[in-house]
Amino acid sequence: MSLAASGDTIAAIATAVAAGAGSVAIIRVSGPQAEAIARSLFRPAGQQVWESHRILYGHVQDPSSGEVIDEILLLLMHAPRSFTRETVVEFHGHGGLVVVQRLLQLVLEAGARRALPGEFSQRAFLNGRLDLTRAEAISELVSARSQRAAQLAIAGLDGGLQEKIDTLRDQLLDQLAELEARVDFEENLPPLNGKSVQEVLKGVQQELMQLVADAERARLVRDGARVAIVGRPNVGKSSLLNALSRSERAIVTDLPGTTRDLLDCDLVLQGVPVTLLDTAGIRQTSDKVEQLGIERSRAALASADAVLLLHDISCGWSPEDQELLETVPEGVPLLRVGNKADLAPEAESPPGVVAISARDGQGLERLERELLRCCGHSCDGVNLQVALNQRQCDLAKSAAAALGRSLEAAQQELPWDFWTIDLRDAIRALGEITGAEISEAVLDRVFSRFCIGK
Ligand SMILES: Nc1nc2c(ncn2[C@@H]2O[C@H](COP(=O)(O)OP(=O)(O)OP(=O)(O)O)[C@@H](O)[C@H]2O)c(=O)[nH]1
Ligand SMILES: [Mg+2]
Repeated sequence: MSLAASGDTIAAIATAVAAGAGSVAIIRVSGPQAEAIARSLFRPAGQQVWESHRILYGHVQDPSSGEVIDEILLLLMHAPRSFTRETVVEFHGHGGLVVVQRLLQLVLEAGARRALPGEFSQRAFLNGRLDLTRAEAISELVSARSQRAAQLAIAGLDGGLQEKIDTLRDQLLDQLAELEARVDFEENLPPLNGKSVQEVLKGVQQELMQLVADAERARLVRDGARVAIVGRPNVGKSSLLNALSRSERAIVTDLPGTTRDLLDCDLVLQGVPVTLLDTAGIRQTSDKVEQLGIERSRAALASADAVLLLHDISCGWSPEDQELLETVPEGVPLLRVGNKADLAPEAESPPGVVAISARDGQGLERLERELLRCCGHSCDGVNLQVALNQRQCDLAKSAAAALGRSLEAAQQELPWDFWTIDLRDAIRALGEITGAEISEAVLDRVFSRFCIGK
């Protein structure tokens, strides 16, 4: 994709596509050929006039055979009053898999090209319709896995983030202008107060660090966590997965070695999207299939964001449980849980162990809370006004670090041009957040993470 290539016409299915699902499907076409393509395929019923921003009713016909493909509503939006600011046509046809694919094929044969992921949004951005942080917020809204993640994305849509970063960047640009003027024309200008420059840089640096800290707190809500339930056979891992997901997703039997493969299940716990992994019970075994399953359990244990180590509290903590505990990699958040508390109501749970019963539900609420806490979730609320995503957060961090270097040059009383080198880096990083200063390649990478049709 290139900045200059918006001369062609792109098309994509903008709605989710699946056989038997979705009663309506929308194909979106954007570019100079959009209207001509629509006119070549669409036959309005009766005496309707082709007009911008008006819904037409009619049929799509294959121009080569005259065959009617679908009965649709068509929406024409002349440039610049559209999402991309180009002429856009939307075909609202029937859902499912077959008809909509055929319709897209006809649109492509009529002269459009398949849109890349995020290409509509990229055009909207390039044509000044949408700023970069808002475009990213829309993409995050679409992929939000919980209500709270959606709220964060909506907060990004109101433009608070764009304004905030723009303001910080403007402050730095003002200082850069002062410094650069002194580098070239020191003698003709009033003396510059180095201390007040440093104050501004420090202030901006602090605000950036606050944004980074907020983003880290919001990350769990946005990205969720993968939690592996591991333990010896028969301790009740699959029963726990079923209890937490309120389903019968996993097979449960009283035979040790029931689960052979990894099983995942998506839930939302207090607004946080969590993927639970049920694993094969870990033990010594000569069964080939079980061994392979156990290898997968160990891999899950090593790669999860958090580990829930389950043991049978009615049997007590065994040397095998201890051995397993020791295989949990350092730094991975770990929650120890004792199951089957219903069988041993008197049993003392060791310190730091949450006692539950997957069978009767006892202790599960506490388990959910402890699990989130162990993943780093704080319930004291996240600053919903502005939460940087990973890309933005990395850039904010590097801007803050560059300001730190600039401040060091200032403290060492180096000449002005030494201050400006890192200051310019900080400004560039902030410009990359807002899109004010961004290379084509980076832009392509940002938009390629969007979904097709967006
Ligand atoms: N009394 C009681 N029995 C439980 C509880 N949780 C699970 N069980 C029983 O323990 C047995 C094993 O449960 P599973 O959930 O299959 O255990 P698992 O850890 O997944 O076992 P593997 O897949 O073989 O590793 C079943 O008979 C369950 O009904 C509990 O909280 N209380
Ligand atoms: Mg199991």
